[in-house]
Amino acid sequence: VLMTCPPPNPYLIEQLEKRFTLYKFHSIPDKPNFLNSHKASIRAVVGNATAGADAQLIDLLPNLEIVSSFSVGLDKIDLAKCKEKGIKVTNTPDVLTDDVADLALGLMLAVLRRLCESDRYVRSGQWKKGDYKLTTKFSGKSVGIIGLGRIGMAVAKRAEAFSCPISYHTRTEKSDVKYKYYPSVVELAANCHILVVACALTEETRHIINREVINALGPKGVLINIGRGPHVDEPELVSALVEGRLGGAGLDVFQNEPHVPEELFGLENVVLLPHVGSGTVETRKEMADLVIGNLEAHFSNKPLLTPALQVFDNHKHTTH
Ligand code: 8YV
Repeated sequence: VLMTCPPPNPYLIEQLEKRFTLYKFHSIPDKPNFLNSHKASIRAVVGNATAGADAQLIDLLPNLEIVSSFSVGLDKIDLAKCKEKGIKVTNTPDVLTDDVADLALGLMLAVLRRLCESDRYVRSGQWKKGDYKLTTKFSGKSVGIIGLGRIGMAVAKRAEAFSCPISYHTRTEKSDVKYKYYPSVVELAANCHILVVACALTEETRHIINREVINALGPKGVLINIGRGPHVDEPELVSALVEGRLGGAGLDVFQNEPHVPEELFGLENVVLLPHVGSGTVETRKEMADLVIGNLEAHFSNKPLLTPALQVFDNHKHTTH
C-alpha cells in the first residue's frame, strides 16, 4: 500500500501497518528511485484531501488495483484514468456528514456573533477597558446552499432549526425537497444572507464563487466554505473582504493549504480554520475504519463498503 498523503491519522497508520506493507510516499526523499524499484509491488494507494492519485502516478503503477481515499472528496484522484484502467476507488461518505455540517453552523455563528473576536477581547484584557461592540443576529437569516448532497442537506436541516429560510443551487432542481431552487449561483447569492459552499470540487464547480457571485452576496452577506479552496476565486474573495464589498467569511478550506492569504489575518469579520471539517476523534476513526474495510474487502474479493466508482474490469483485476 502506497500512502501518498502526509500520514493523516495515527490509528489509520497503525491499522494499515498491521495488515499491509505500507510505504509512506510523503517521507521518501528520492521518489523516482523509490517508484522505480517498488512500482510492481504496489497494489493500493491511500490518499486524502491533500494528495490522492493523479494520472502520472497511476500510469507509473502497473499493478495498482484500488485507490482508497481517507476523504469524501475525490478531487485529488484522476477518476477518468481509474475508470479507464479498471482501478477501483473508494471514499469515506456519510461518517463525516454530521461533523462537516456542524462546523458549517459553527462558522455561521462564529462570523455573525463574532465569537473569535470576543474570545480575543476577553483574553487580551480589553473587556476591562472598553465597550463591547454589538454583533449580528443569526436565527432567521436566509441561508443559500450550493450543492444539496449529504452535507448540504445536513447543513439545511441544522439551519432550519435556527428558523433560517433555506434556498439552494444544484445542477438540476431536486423534486423531493421543499427549499427554494435557484438555477443560477448569482441569483442564489443575491437572495440569501449566508451562502454555503457544500458541493464537490469538479471542473464545473471550480471558482463557482467568483467576483459576480461575491458582489451579489454583498456587504451584508457572509460566505461559508466547507468545500474546497478552489471553489472560490481567492484573490477576488480577499479583495472583496478587504474593501468591504463582502460582509464576512467563515473559511475551513483554502486554495493553497496550509498557506492562507495574510491580508485576512487582520480582519475581524473573517473566521479561519485549518481544514478541520471532519476533524473529530470519533469521525476520523470511522473514516480510517472505512479505508481499511474497503481495502480488506477488495483484497478478499468481497463487495466494497463505499465504492465511489463502479468499475467492472474484465481483464486483470477480477480475481484475488
Ligand atoms: C479531510 C476532507 O480533511 O473528506 C474530505 O473530503 O476534506 C476531509 O475529511 C481529509 O481528507 C482528512 O485527511
